[in-house]
Amino acid sequence: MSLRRLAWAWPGPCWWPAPRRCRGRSTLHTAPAVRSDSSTLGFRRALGFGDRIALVDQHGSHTYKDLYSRSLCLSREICRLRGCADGDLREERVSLLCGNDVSFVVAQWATWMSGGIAVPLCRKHPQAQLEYFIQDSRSSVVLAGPEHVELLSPVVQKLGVPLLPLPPAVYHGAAEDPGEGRLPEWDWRDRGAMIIYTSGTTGRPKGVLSTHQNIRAVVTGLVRKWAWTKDDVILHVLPLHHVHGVVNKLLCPLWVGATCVMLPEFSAQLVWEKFLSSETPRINVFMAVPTIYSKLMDYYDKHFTHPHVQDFVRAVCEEKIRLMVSGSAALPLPVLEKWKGITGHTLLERYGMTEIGMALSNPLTAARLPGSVGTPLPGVEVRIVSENLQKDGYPYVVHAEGNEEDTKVTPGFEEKEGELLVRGPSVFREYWDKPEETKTAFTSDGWFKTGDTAVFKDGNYWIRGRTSVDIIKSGGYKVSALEVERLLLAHPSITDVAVIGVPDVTWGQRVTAVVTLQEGHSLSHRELKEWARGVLAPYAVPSELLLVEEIPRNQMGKVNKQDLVRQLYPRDWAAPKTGRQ
Ligand code: MLC
Ligand code: AMP
Repeated sequence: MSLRRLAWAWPGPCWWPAPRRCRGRSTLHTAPAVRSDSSTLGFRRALGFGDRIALVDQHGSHTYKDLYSRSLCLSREICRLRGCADGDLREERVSLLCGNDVSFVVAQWATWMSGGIAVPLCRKHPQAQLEYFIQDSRSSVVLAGPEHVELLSPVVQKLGVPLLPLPPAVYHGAAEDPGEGRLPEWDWRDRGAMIIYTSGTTGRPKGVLSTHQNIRAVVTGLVRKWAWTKDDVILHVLPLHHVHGVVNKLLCPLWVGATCVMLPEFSAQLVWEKFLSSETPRINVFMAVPTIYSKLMDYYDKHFTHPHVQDFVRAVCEEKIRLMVSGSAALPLPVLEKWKGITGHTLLERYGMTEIGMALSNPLTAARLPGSVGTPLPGVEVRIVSENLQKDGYPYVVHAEGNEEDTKVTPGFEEKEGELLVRGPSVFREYWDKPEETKTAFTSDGWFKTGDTAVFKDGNYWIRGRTSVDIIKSGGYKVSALEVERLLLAHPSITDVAVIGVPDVTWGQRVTAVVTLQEGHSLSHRELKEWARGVLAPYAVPSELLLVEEIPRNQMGKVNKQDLVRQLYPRDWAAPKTGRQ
């Protein structure tokens, strides 16, 4: 389908930059004379970084000035499309489907400059899921890179939402002077900035709404803890619809004026090439999920077999790279140890969640304790608690409570596991449009319940796993077993299904479907995968299918999934899961 045919939502015949309209009297550095308050936003800081390289992608190099002026032009276009004369969308949601390149930053900043909330989408999601996210967030406009317009057009036409295809100027536009463009003076702090969809133990995925203040708290905490500077160069390989890719790997470097080298997607070969290349800008920071480190080591084992090459790899990594971080899922000890052998780096493990940003981190310079996730980041308060069985009025018992400075353990509760609670400025504002779910996600005294089991031991926090077996972490993605079951039950041959997370050396857990079929029907794994790709993201498509006569259920109709994994996969169950227990 041509762009022309899709331009039904096009705001007008002329596209920017319209040189005469955009060109004003003042210079880019002085034009938006905005109040510099304590909640200064990333894109406002860009003005101070001017001609520094912000981003390198497959389209070329982009300065901070480029990003700023392209974003400002696009924000005007969004406002024009929405008929918003005062330039304030007042938290209207703007869905974004962009490649991993400059267009994502421009679309996100443009949304923020217009006072909108960005809802990043993922190109690997099937249309039905994209439709759900756009509809649930009640997005009033969808911004899409040209390569995604075809995928989205039936969805937006069905929903009646205007689609604004991103023009070439987003990728290549020269830094136009934004002219008279003054950004509105509203108070940004409590404004919604981003909605990221996340799976829970009940219902469909929920939109986690974070404010500018929340994001700023995460970014400034990480910038301080990991000593980000403008001379850093990070290699970006993660998806842009989750906090790890958006906040840690993109907004942090942009906050300090550093450079982000962005690959269109993860490729083990390209990552090694970038690590080992002497081209500038030279990568000195890397962050990924454990699965990516496993895949990088598989590549290393296959291709770097000669001892001289191995020595070279280690020497370059030790000399040139200052920080390598792992997060989003438990880092298995064998991965940590092997990576240290290959690169000389002890991966810095940290812990976070969409709802809270980043909460716990190992230290940058002091010794890192393998298997632990360190201590609270700046501004973050945590508690480890269990239910109060005494019923003396207080809903829970505190085992340990800490912040960046210190953790206090309740006598008698030393090294006792419990649920991790988090409080602080990085904790999200609400589940979008779900006041009940928002309420129940917090304790009565305002702490967010993470659903993760943790313990405080040897001066550090350790994550022991999820409280619920129905949340699977695979490749760093959160997958709701119940959501996968719900969708698989729509398959014409399936009568019953239990989805389980089986411990897996590469993926952390692999999504496995235990299934009973209609009498006389057959179903191969290949057939199931093909069918499931139409309704599930690739990482949620079961990587294994197990046909059984009956799924064991208790009197309440519940499946004991831990027992099921133990029975069906005794070897995987017995293997050390993270090496940290
Ligand atoms: C993909 N495949 C999987 C799979 N994902 N198989 C089993 N389990 C999975 N989880 C299969 C596909 O079906 C396909 O198979 C093949 O692998 C290639 O698919 P792909 O999509 O191209 O995979 P790849 O690019 O290799 O993906 C691997 C990955 C990706 C590790 C790069 O999973 C990834 O980017 N993960 C990061 C997720 C992330 O950012 N999480 C952060 C959440 S925020 P076939 O048969 O079709 O070839 C958060 C908070 C915090 O958690 O603390 O950070
Ligand atoms: P998400 O909801 O996709 O943001 O995923 C957040 C979840 O990832 C957390 O609740 C944890 O279960 C898990 N997680 C993140 N970092 C770690 C880590 N370092 N170790 C163990 N689990 C982690």
